[in-house]
Amino acid sequence: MEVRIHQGTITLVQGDITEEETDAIVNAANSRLMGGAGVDGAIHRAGGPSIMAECRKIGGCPAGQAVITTGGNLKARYVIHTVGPVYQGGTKGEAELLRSAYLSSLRLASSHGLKSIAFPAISTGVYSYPLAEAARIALKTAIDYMQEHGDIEKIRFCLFDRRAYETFAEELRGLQGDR
Ligand code: AR6
Repeated sequence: MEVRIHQGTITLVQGDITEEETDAIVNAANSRLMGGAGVDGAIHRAGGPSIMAECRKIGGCPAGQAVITTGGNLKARYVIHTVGPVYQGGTKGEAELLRSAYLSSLRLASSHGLKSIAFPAISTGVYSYPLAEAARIALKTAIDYMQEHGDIEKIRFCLFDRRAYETFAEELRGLQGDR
């Protein structure tokens, strides 16, 4: 599914983010940047050790913020590592932290002159964020960013399974209806 926002596009695809050919792919990391399960494990496996070497030098990243490293052996030139919130019922500022994780990643892409970026569904795996709510925050943040900044031309959401893809598609249709 694809929607146009001014000169740019937001695209939903189902697949493995390590195969994306955008300028940067985003990693759903942890605050120690030490690798882990899920998309984090997949990115380090596919990208090779140069990514972890840079993560070690950087040292860490608080929830809601983002850092950038090489893409190593990936097709993407860069990996933007962001840290989403651990979902604890929704009353611990999780929504704002999730929004901030997306926004920090987009700002970092802009400041490096990047034109395209691919996101996974941050926090919706190990960190247990409810999928529909996380999808709405992700998509709203991306749409708002594209409406306010013309520099990033392509934002892709690479959803690993059918359920995540369908949920993002439903939320995107809902948000388009609001525009
Ligand atoms: N491509 C795209 N999406 C993927 C892939 C992939 N190759 N693999 C998994 N997903 P998670 P979190 C989806 O758990 O919830 C790690 O251990 C997955 O289906 O990767 O932010 C880190 O080190 C889910 O929808 O990230 C942290 O400790 C989404 O990616 C912690 O997990 C996010 O799931 C972060 O947890």
